[in-house]
Amino acid sequence: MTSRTLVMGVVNVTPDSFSDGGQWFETDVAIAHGRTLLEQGADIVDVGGESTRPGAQRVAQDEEIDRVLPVVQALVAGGAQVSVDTMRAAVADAALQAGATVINDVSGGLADPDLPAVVAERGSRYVVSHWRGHSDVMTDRAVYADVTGEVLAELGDRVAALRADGVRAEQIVLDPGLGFAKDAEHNWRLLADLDQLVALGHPVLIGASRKRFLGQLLAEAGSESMPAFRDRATAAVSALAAAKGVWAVRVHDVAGSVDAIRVAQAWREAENER
Ligand code: PMM
Repeated sequence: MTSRTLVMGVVNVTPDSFSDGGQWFETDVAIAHGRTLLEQGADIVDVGGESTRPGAQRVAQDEEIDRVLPVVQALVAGGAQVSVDTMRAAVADAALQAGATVINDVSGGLADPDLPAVVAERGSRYVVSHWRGHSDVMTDRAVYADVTGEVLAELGDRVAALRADGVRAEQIVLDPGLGFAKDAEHNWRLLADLDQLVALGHPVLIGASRKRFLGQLLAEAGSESMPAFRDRATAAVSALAAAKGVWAVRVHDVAGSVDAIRVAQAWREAENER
């Protein structure tokens, strides 16, 4: 039996996330939402206090800690595996001390050079995404001659730098960073070339959930395309990514991806029994 792709459910404790419009901003509401995602089958809950949507302003560090920490503490107390979506060493450190087991850094260690040392010292999993700059500049940096080749090379450079900072290879999860300095065409190319990322030998995480490229696809087909209507398309990506052997998908709607991954898993097992 092959190990199943995990589902990471998103809890954005932000007033301005593109994908869920600040619905879970209050601490109690965020905690309740995290519990709901766990009941729906999430393996990990990813708590974030800073929006990364294109054009977003950065939140102050203390504010980010105030948003994230009580939610992490409550979910850990309930026995959950908790990931924290942060680019800051201080937030990562506080979250890991509170029992989080994964740091999800969309900058892959580039935004805060002190973050890798925190992860190295505490031994958590470290999701390293491909990134070319903060939200205010990332659209301008979506320029590639060969998107897959460049993303793989830049992720390889990050892995080497992180290893030099003391992060162990087993801690590292790679993420192509869909939508981060990438337009729709770049995202589709990276998904089509997912085998190449998986072949690097680290677990892979895919974060396609409710992203604009899915909205564009649905709009072109004449379907409802606002973020809340992108969950079925997201589940389709989850099934296809699971078929490629990714470690986890990061999604807002957990139930749909849990089912999609069950389908992919049953399919793979039947293939393996042949
Ligand atoms: N995308 C967003 C936020 N965090 N983390 C990882 N590892 N990969 C992603 O693709 C990713 C992420 C942006 O979406 P959201 O804030 O609406 O969930």
